Amino acid sequence: HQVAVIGLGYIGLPTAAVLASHGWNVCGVDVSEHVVDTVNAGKVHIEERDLDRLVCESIESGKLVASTSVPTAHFYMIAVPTPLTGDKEPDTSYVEAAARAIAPKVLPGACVIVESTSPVGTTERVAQIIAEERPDLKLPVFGSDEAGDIALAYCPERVLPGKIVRELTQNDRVIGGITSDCAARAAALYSSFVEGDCHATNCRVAETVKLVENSYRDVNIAFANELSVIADDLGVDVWDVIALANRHPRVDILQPGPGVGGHCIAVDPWFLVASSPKTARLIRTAREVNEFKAVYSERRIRALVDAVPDGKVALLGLAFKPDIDDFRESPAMEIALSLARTRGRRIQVVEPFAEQLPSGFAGTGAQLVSLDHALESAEIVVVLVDHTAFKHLVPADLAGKLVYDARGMLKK
Ligand code: SAJ
Repeated sequence: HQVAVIGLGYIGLPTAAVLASHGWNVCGVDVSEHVVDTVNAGKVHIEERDLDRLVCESIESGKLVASTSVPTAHFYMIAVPTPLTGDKEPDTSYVEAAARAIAPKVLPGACVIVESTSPVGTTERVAQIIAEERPDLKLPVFGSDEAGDIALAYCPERVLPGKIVRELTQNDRVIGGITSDCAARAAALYSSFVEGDCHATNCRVAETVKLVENSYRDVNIAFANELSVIADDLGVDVWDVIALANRHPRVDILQPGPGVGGHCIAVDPWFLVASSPKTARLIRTAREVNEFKAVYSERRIRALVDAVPDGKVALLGLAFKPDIDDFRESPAMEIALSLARTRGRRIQVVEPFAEQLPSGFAGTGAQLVSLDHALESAEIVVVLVDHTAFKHLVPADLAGKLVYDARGMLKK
C-alpha cells in the first residue's frame, strides 16, 4: 500500500520514515528540490534525534522515496506549515495548495488526512477544494453518514521536538473524520504504527483539540511567567514560591522563562483567538503575558549590562528550549540579537549547539565563545536556556559577577 506524505519538514519527514519502517511504501513530497535530493541521498535537512538513521534505513530499503510531484496513493497525509499572518490570522494557503496538488491524482477508495495544525473547518475546506477540482468524485459530508468515494480526516501531530521519533509511535492519537467511516479508514493507517491508543471523533473536534492542547500549555506557562514578574515586584524568589506551592497535591505550576518560543505554543493559541475573538479572552491575554515576558527579561538584563560599563556579558543559550539546536522563534535568540545590535563588542554568546553565530549577529562584534572562556572574562552572566551542558554551574562559579537567570537553573 502506498502513502504519500506531503511536506517533508519536522513532522512530515519523521512520519514518512516511521511509516516506511513499518512496511508502507512511502513517497515523501516536497516543493523544495534540495529537500527531495537530500532525502533521496539518505540524508536529512533537519536535526532531530534518531531521524538520520531512520531516513537512511528507509531509503536504503527502498520503502521511502522523495519527489517534487504527488503520486497516486491509497493514503495522502498533509503535513505542511500553517503560519500566522501579520494580523495573527492562520495562513492555510499551503494546506489548500496541497489539496489542489492531491486532487488530480486521487482515486476512489483513497483517504486524505490533514496533520497540519489548522483552524477549525480546514478538513471540510480540503474536501471542498477536492470536490471543485474533481466533480466526478462524491465527497463525504460533515453531519451525514453517507459514504463518499474518498475519505477525509484530521489527525493532529502531537510530537515534542527532540523526542519526535519516539513520540510518533508512543503518543495517543486523535482521529477526526468528516464522517465516522472516514475516521475508521484513517485509523487503519495510524493503528499500523501507533502504540498508543487511537481515539476516533469528528474532524471539527479533532481540529479544536490540537489548538486547545497548545493553548492549555501556553496559558499555564503564562501563569508561571506572570508570577515571576509579580514575585520581582514583591521581592520574593519565584523559584522558591513555585517549588513550595507545587508541594500542594493539586497544584502543578510550570516554569517561568524568558518568553515562549517554538513554532507551535506561541502560534496556535492565535488560531483560537482568530476564530472566536470576543470570547477567547484568557487565551489572548496569556499570549500577551508570554510576549511581554521577553520584553521584561530584556529590560532586566539591560539594567545589569548598563550597571557595569564596558563589562563583558555572557549570554548562555540561544535555542528556544533546552537541549535542542533550533534557534528559530526563540526568545533567547531575540534577546541576544537585540543586545548584540546595541552592545555588540561586549556580548559573548555560549551555545553548545552552534558551530558559529547565526547570520543575524554578523557585523555586531558579538562572539561565540566556550563556557569556560565566558566565565573567565564576563562580569555579567545571563542564563537564557538551561541546556544540560550548563547545569553543572553552581552559584559559587559566578561569585563576584552580576547574574540574571531567566530559567532558575542555578537555583535548581
Ligand atoms: N516553556 C517554559 N516553561 C515551561 C515549559 C515550556 O517557558 O515550563 C517554554 C519553552 O522554553 C519553549 C516553549 O515554552 O520556549 C515551548 O516549549 P514546549 O516544550 O512546551 O513545547 P514545543 O513547542 O516544543 O512542543 C509543543 C508540544 N505541545 C504540548 O506539550 C501541549 C508538543 O506536544 C506539540 O506536538 C508541539 O508543541 C506542536 O508541534 O504543536
